[in-house]
Amino acid sequence: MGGTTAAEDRRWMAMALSLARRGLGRVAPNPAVAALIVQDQRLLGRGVTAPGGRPHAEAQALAAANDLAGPEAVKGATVYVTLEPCAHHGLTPPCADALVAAGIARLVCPLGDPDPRVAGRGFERLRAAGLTVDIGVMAAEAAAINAGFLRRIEHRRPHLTLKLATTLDGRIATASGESRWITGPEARLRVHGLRARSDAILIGAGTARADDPMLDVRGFGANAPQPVRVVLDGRLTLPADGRLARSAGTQPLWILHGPSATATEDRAKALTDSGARLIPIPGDGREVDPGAALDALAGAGLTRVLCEGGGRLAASLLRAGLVDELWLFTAGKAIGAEGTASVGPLGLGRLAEAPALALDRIERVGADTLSVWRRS
Ligand code: AOF
Ligand code: ZN
Repeated sequence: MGGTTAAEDRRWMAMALSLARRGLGRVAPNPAVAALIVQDQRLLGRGVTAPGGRPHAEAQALAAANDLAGPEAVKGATVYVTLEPCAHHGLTPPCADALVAAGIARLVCPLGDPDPRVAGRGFERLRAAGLTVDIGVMAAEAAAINAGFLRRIEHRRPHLTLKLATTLDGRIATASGESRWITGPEARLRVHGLRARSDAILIGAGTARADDPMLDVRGFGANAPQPVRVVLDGRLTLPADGRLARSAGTQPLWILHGPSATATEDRAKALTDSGARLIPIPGDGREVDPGAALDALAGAGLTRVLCEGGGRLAASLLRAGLVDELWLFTAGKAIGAEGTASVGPLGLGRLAEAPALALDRIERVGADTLSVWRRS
């Protein structure tokens, strides 16, 4: 006690953050949180928010430490938690109270929980009980992991990542519609990892009809979380005999449609019967407003949405300023102007109106590159 250095705090917090990352894609609408109980630089127990969002990380870390070392050993320990411990009685009792009751002496935490039921009360409760509370260690990293949860609480929107896998000249298909595969197997595996950390995959109805995709997570074992598949389908044109609808009984399929959906009652019934959830999005145009669609997804509890095309949907998300993060895979091939553009018409008047993102990083992925861009 007392002798912990800033470097040691960072090392434990880095470990907690990589543990927290494992919860992504499994815990919505809750954040993926991790907690470590550490005594004299020894790890006594660890926990991560359970699939479905509960039990919370701290409760599991305390239980693990009690099992391993017993309640006496936990007294006076430090807890590293990747988000402010909760102070509210939800379906589980407040984590702050559990930490106090266990005799924890110190909390190290990167950032506060903006959920109005918490919002500083967790820290307050711990300080009032005499714990040392150190806030701010690795705050940027923790905010990145919690981006979906934070965006939903603070803006009532999910965090939206747009993925594009294009040729050197920004094309996603040949004139005849061939698109498999533009990027290599390494890039495709990265996309499946990204899917696994997302609550939902979003595509437009045109892409659903053209590609007949499955949008599941492959290559990550049987326990990989399977995201909700969401199709933005203004006029409700998705065929009931496609792969998405046929698999709706085992992996959720949500179809967001507009007020002018022209589907026959038969098709709507066939889609519902397949297990798909039809969600009407209010609006007046022929197309579903992408902002209203994202509002509905946040309202349904989603925090991390990955959009995988096509070009028209990418254009409308970019134009509306809804893209928080762009993952751009580029392959070393050219298709030419007759191919399909990765971003459809934007209808820009002037260059100054061009949607713009800031470069975060560039990586080599097999024979392709990945550049990650963020809202600036
Ligand atoms: C924690 N540790 O591991 C998580 C927390 O619906 P409930 O009762 O589970 O509460 C959900 C809220 O709890 C959520 O909005 C967020 O503020 C917090 N999540 N808190 O102490 C955790 N996942
Ligand atoms: Zn809690």
